[in-house]
Amino acid sequence: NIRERTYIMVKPDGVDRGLIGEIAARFEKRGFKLIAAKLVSPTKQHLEKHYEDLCDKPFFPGMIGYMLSGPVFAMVWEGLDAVKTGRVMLGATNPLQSGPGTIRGDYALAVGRNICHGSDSVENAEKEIALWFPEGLVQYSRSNEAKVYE
Ligand code: DAT
Ligand code: MG
Repeated sequence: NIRERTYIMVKPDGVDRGLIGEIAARFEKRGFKLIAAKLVSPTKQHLEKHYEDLCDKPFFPGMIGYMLSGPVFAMVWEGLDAVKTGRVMLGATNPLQSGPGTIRGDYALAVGRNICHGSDSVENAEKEIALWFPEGLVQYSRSNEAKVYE
């Protein structure tokens, strides 16, 4: 599906380390279409909702604290198999297991400082996009579509 959408977020450590452009550039150069983006300081309640599936994990309080340590850069990217491809581009959750060439494999070392988030299923992507962009997305057409897709 070339209209599939995924929610990609540069976490506070990625923002602080100056990696917003680097991370966005990888999706942009790959051919994905940016349809929403903003720098935002989410509330604790908002982050707990985003990570609600993990609320019973021992690392949950520390992870929420880290996510509250600074602003995040929220993005929605659209394109062919965006969810699965986005996860491949991010690399494994634990950066030590992320291959070189992936974002985490190139820029991170610790699981609790893995610099970026990407939706793990189409269903979760839809939920995350609704949570982070209740105002809606940006509609426009690109002139390069016929160069990116057959
Ligand atoms: P992912 O971000 O790859 O989807 P996840 O949804 O399982 O991974 O976990 C969300 C975040 O929680 C992850 O990016 C970093 C943090 N996390 C996961 N496992 C952890 C662990 N064992 N110790 C510390 N933080 C962890
Ligand atoms: Mg996840």
